[in-house]
Amino acid sequence: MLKSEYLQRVYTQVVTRDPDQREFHQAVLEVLESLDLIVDRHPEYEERGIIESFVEPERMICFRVPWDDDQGRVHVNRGYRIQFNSAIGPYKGGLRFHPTVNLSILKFLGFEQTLKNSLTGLPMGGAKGGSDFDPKGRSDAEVMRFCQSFMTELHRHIGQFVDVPAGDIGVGGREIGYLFGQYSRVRGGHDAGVLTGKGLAFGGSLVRTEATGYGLCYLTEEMLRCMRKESFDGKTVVISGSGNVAIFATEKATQLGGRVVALSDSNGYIHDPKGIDLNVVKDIKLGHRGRIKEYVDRVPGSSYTEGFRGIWNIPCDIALPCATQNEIDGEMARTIVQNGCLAVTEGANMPCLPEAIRVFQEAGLLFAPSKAANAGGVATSGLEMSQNSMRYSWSFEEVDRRLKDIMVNIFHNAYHASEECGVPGDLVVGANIAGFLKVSRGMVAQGLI
Ligand code: NDP
Ligand code: 2IT
Repeated sequence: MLKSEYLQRVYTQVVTRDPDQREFHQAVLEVLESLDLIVDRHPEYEERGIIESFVEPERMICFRVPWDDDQGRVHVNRGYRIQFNSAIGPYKGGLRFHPTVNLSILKFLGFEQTLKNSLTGLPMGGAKGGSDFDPKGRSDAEVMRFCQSFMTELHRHIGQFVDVPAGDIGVGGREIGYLFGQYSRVRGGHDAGVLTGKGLAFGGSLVRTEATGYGLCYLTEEMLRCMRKESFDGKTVVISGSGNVAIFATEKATQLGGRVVALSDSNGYIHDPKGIDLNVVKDIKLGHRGRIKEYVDRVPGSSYTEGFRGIWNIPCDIALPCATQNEIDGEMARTIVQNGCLAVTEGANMPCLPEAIRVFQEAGLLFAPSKAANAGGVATSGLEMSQNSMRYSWSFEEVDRRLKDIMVNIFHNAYHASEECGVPGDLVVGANIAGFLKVSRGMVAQGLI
């Protein structure tokens, strides 16, 4: 229950309007709980209906995506783009191709993206899109035909000054390449700024591939240093997932002196107490899109267990959930706490349920929420857009340095905002408030409410 009657009314309306959109309700409620701490100081929020506007996407696009498989059979998927908020820049956010994709998931992701992009300090609004298409088991040619059909509709809704999509679950360099090729073909030009995460040969930025995982570790390192005088050095780390974010979080955590002992996919998890051999994982996942269980055939002393969630029974000092939303519930959180964990940083979007976050915070663990912790991906997308506008590319070191600065700043801005709200160190509140204030000022100043 929210203290503010106004916020409670807004939340009730969100739920009543779309009663089935559970993930969206969850994301909105968390932000409203943070706003509850400051809403008394801002009578204009209610007077001008700012929060009602803030929780409603500016535009939702939904379209048919027909494509032929290799046997010539026609499949029809559903495509979406949720253009959530453009107060501080063009819409920006990833595309997700996964069978679970629906409006609730994309609205929660677009809402979170609005706040995350604000936290980066770069001029980007929030969006998310994707399809219920499942790329798993599909040939390159099938994925290409799907991407071409998807972009044949999407192209009319995007542009470097309008909306700039990128990757997310199921959308990596291969898919962005096919999407970009089709955009160029349909529009008759090479407009590099329309997508990010592009290949280096056609306007991509160095470090974008690594950025989310690296950024996650930079923020974690700063949080450990400032709040506990600690670091990754010598720490045991468990990371869920084994996709883009998990792989490069493993790389950076290892470079910073941590020992990553477990990774997972949606079928199960591997445990390698000596420390994961990342070259083997890259070979399996990036080399031939294999399953994580192949690791145990190649690395003696490692084990594989069926079932994705059991990974959180492995004791660790630092937990980095990097797979998908709502993977850690209250019970798993209690196990993580009992095993002596020091810090939890969210690499995936909203991987911890509200009860899990409460458990971590009440036990005194450091906790960094996704909109702050995984912002390195979209921040580097922003840097890709800058380089595209300049028709120039920075070196790996230059982009990496800027990424690190951005992540360190995000931590300090969120920490500072948590102090201002009277809850020092509560980075959930800090990130929500710091992200929100910039967007709401932009909305008011431009009369966008
Ligand atoms: P990938 O597609 O590269 O990898 C996803 C990983 O998560 C895979 O190991 C996958 O296993 C697992 N996974 C996906 N869905 C489920 C599910 N429903 N249950 C269990 N496991 C699942 O995606 P990314 O690494 O890019 O994304 C991971 C998370 O990070 C997502 O929450 C995404 O929104 C977030 N994120 C990504 C950014 C980016 O730049 N890519 C930026 C910021 C956040 P399997 O192969 O078995 O499906
Ligand atoms: O969730 C995310 O921040 C992303 N998937 C990255 C979005 C982007 O535009 O780079």
